[in-house]
Amino acid sequence: MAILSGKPFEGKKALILGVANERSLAWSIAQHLHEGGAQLAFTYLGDALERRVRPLAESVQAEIIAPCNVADDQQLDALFQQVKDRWGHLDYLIHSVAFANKEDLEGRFVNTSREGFKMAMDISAYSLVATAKRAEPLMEGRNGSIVTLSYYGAEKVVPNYNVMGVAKAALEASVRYLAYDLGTKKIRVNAISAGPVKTLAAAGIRDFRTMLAAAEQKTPLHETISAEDVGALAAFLCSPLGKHMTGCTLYVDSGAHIMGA
Ligand code: IMJ
Repeated sequence: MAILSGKPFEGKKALILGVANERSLAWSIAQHLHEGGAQLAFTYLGDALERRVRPLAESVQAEIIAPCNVADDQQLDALFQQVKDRWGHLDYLIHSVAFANKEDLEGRFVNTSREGFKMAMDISAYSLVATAKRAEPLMEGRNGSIVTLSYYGAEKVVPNYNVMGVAKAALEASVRYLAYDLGTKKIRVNAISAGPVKTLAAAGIRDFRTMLAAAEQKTPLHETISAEDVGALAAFLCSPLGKHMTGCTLYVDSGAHIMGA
């Protein structure tokens, strides 16, 4: 962190949703915030992920490690109550959560079921609204920042991304409406649209390696991105350098999104 030197996040509190393992984009964001002096809280979904998340969280002296299924209002209420009891306020909310049924991430989008559509929208888009609402009273007046993760399939057709593309479009629109509502509370809301990275969310995706190779061939920079790049941008967005940026979707994709053919 050359420009963000020193401890820009000293005394700041960050809640991070969506760390699955050490390759997660959310984990890189956590490390950047930790390096800058922030105190961290993490959530996990289920026992399997708890075993992954707990050691990572402990390695950065996390003050809260709590279960949270974002589809469950009661679990969300309990999580934010815990943050309030422990910290009294919050500066940063990192939302790096998405889910669609595996069978909806291959084949034809037209075959998406009502249930599959609802599920993808609920977990991948509405969860930002649900967490922002609960974060708002804790973040009010602190120049805080909410950061979520998106992907280019929100704007243009990426084969197999299907219902996730629709959910990410809803997520990016939600970022704008939330930025408007929360702006009066001095809370900024932005999305990072990241190029493909081999994380758990990409595991088992058909032809993912081909996609990474294509990104290397076709992007202006001829390089795939890393989780580290996402962590750096999130740190920028949380820092005073991003003070007047809100409602944006920012690309970290080696320039992929500017290409026509
Ligand atoms: C996911 C599917 C299809 C194409 C894809 C991806 N490309 C990229 C991803 C090109 C980069 C990864 N991505 C950006 C995602 O948002 C992934 C979300 C996701 C992944 C899974 C896999 C396992 C599962 N459900 C999922 N739900 C969402 O069961």
